Amino acid sequence: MRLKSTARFIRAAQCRWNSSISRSARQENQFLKDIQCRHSSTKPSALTIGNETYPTDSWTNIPDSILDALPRRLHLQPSHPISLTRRLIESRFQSPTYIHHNTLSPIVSVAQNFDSLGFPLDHPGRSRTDTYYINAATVLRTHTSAHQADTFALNASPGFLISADVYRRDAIDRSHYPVFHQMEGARMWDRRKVLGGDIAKAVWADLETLPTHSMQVSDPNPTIHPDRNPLQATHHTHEEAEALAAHLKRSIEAVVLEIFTQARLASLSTTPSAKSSSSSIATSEEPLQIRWIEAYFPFTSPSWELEVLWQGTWLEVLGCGIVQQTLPINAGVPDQVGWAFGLGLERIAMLLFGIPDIRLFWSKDERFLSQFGEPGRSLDHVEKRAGVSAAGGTIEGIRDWGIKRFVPFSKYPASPRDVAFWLPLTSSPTSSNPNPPFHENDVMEIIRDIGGDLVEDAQMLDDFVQKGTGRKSLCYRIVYRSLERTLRGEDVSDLHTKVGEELVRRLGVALR
Ligand code: FA5
Ligand code: MG
Repeated sequence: MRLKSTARFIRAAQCRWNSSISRSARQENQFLKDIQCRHSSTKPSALTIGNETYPTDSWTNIPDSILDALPRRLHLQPSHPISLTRRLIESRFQSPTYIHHNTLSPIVSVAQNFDSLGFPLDHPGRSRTDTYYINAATVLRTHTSAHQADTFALNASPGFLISADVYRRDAIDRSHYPVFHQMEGARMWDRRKVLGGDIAKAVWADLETLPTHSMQVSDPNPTIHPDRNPLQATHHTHEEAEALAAHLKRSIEAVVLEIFTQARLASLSTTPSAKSSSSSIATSEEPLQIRWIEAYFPFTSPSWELEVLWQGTWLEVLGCGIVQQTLPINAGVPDQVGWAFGLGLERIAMLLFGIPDIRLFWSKDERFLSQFGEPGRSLDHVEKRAGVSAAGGTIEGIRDWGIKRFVPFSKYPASPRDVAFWLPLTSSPTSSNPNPPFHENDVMEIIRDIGGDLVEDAQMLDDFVQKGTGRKSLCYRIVYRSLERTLRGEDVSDLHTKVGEELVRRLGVALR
């Protein structure tokens, strides 16, 4: 069955299963009424998504709440903070060196998302508890790296940026959401094309053209560590890896400094109520602190993550590294070597705009959406008037993006509720039954599925094993809070009861 409306991008073939999460305040009441009848239907035999119909199978695990997010594409909505953040970063990686891809389909093959990147078959990221499967061969991309191999094969430019919505079954809190947006960046050099075939020399020469900065960066580890962060010795010399790493880090540092400079500028031209919000680094008088730490990805080596000090804790904003040479080789461009990164746009937008809760990005409330304007004014007047140095450092060529800090419209009360249950005593999954016995992400998904964006946080409070029976008990605290209104106690209780019922129905637990 195919629905006529393409705006409703996705529909189940026969019926919908699981829940439909409504995200605007107006729809919340209807949503509370509807929850009674949504959880009884069976899985359809096919899913129609856009113009394509996909057969479902025992791997299919996508709830309607996720299907509803597919057409939103926040990174393309003109004045949305995710889109503004994307454009700000894009301005530092420009054509003709970098081509920007912003409309690649979120539906990719398991081969694109995992195999092409060298994920081992037993990698936890492949499991149904972590990834949304349309069917055994097809997933919602879990990262923008899913498009690396195809974009290398296109070979249309030395570099590229890919911005897109990505999907992960994940924990619930203020900086994690099952749909978020990433930006992938890569820059390659062709051994046959650089002068004298000297990649290191060519990369260092290109690095000279990047903006310099005076920001403090902690980077205590050597570029290469034989065990923790190895050189791809058959493909790169030590000098090449050093040059590529330096170019990668300088390129990213320039972007990070630009972002924090914009955040500072926004705070200077902002109202006292926005300033008093504690959620933004922009209000801090401290110099910006960032650090490089060693990391591991199957598709880069050596690899790093960049962390930013935010509200007293180190927040990871991106992963990156030197591209595993198997990727360009398999893509038919074996002479190209280079670097790649993948960053979380929400994490950066939260810092940039002072947005305290990741759910706000999905709000359709005008009090949220109307706050973010069009970029493009000249920076000169702001810089002269304020006399700022850029976020603890200086950088060339900054312009004013007209970034405005988010002014919280209200903080509505939280309603915490606990649910405790016994896990069933289960056996291991078999090839005919890919469902693993129990995974915390299943609990999270049921909570999110029932509570939608009314759930601010869900955490395990305690667990214990009963002596004798060996039965395991878990207790979760769920914090319900609307971003748009005060929730009525009985509505929260209805939701919470439904969460308990669904835990019993779908996971076979026994409530305590
Ligand atoms: C990756 O996804 C790699 N593909 C990144 C990469 C690309 C490495 C290219 C090397 C080369 P990771 O799972 O760490 O890595 O996610 C990257 C970023 O996405 C994180 O640093 C974080 O900023 C953001 N992120 C991850 N999970 C979430 C989430 N649930 N909600 C919001 N942002 C998230
Ligand atoms: Mg990470």
